[in-house]
Amino acid sequence: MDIIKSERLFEKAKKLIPGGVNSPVRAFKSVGGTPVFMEKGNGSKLTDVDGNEYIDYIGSWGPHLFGHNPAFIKNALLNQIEKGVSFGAPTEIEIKMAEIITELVPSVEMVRMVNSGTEATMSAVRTARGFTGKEKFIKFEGCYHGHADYFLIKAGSGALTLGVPTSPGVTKGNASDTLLADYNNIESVIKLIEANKGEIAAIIVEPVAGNMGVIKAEEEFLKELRSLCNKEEIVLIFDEVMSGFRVARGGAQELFGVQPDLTTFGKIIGGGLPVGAFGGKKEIMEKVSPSGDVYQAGTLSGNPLAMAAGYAALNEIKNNPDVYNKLEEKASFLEKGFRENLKNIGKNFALNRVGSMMALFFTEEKVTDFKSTVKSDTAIYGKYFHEMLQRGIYLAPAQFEAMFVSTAHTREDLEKTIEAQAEVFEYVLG
Ligand code: KE4
Repeated sequence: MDIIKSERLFEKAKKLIPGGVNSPVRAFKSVGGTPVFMEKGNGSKLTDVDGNEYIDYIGSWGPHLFGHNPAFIKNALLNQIEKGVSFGAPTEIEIKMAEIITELVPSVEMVRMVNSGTEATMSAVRTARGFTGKEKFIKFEGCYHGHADYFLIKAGSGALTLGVPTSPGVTKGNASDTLLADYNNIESVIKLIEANKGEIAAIIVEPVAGNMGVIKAEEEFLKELRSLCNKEEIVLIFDEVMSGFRVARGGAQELFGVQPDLTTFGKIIGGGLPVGAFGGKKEIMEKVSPSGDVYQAGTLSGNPLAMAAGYAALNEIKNNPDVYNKLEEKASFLEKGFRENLKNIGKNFALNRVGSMMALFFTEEKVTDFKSTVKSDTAIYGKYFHEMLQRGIYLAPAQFEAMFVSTAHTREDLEKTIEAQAEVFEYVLG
């Protein structure tokens, strides 16, 4: 496959942009080689600048539940562009967004729009601290909540993939209020609560972890987190930036039947444009300025153009609840094909799937937390990734990420992916 233009562009990009990319994971550092520069996306396909076409399982890292450029999002954008893209004043569509989010996610009584998942999680933790008057918070090893300083303490995703468990530039002062627990291990949470009695404002968790590969929280674990937070007056925050509107219409909280106090959103709610949100109990959210004294702001928060795309996506979800059955059928077909392939090469690699989020780990141990996920053989993953790319299958360029199936993936796409994987397994593992 010829990627000469991508190679040239990457050399040029590296002179002007750190690492040649605007987000680390795109640089292919953990799998090696040159990142392919994309020219266009349509449905389940991406086409790179050299004209190579791929079946895309990144979907812009989650936003494209309906594939690239569905007509209903494109038309909503064109319509809004005619009226103007940004006013810095309140608009009706922001109310419509708040209405549809609060309707689809019952635990959310009030919501504030922001511009990224990082802004959402950062603001949610600050709000929890302002509401409780307490300063510490618990996160889980391997979970990634964006790049606010106090999250980059053994974060998952980029930081984990780049093998940098903590980031230079994060001050000791900042890190000192972040407590680390083990995912799916309630004992590790109880220990931290006992050791920091009355000082913990919040616990933030990905109810479906998508940044150390895909790992579903155990239902019991989430239920116990919920009761601990009730008892200790700790704000429970579900980071649903990735799982929100992805694993179910009401997100992971609907799947598990556990309601958090605050939820953070991103990705799908922007329909591919930069949107994040945080919301939850009215009594907590009213603390957010200007109704309350927890300061939070953003020049382009609730931007009408981004709202138009996000609202079109959520409206499509609201009017087509069978979207999730369709996604389940496609993703389970793909999983079945992958398991067949694994059986045929006699490997019992871990394969975790939650709805249309899936991850294959090159370890034969079950993957249930950070310690088990890092046992994956990232060198084999790198070979697997490139061989699949050569065959026109575009997976996450890092072991500790998720792959996403969209409604745009056809049966033919899925069959082609399964066949390609069978060939690659022979070639890489045979
Ligand atoms: P952003 O600031 O990147 O919009 O969102 C941060 C974030 C917060 N919470 C969760 C659960 C997330 O998955 C993310 C971002 N996800 C990564 C994918 N592993 C974004 C990809 C990237 O960093 O380029």
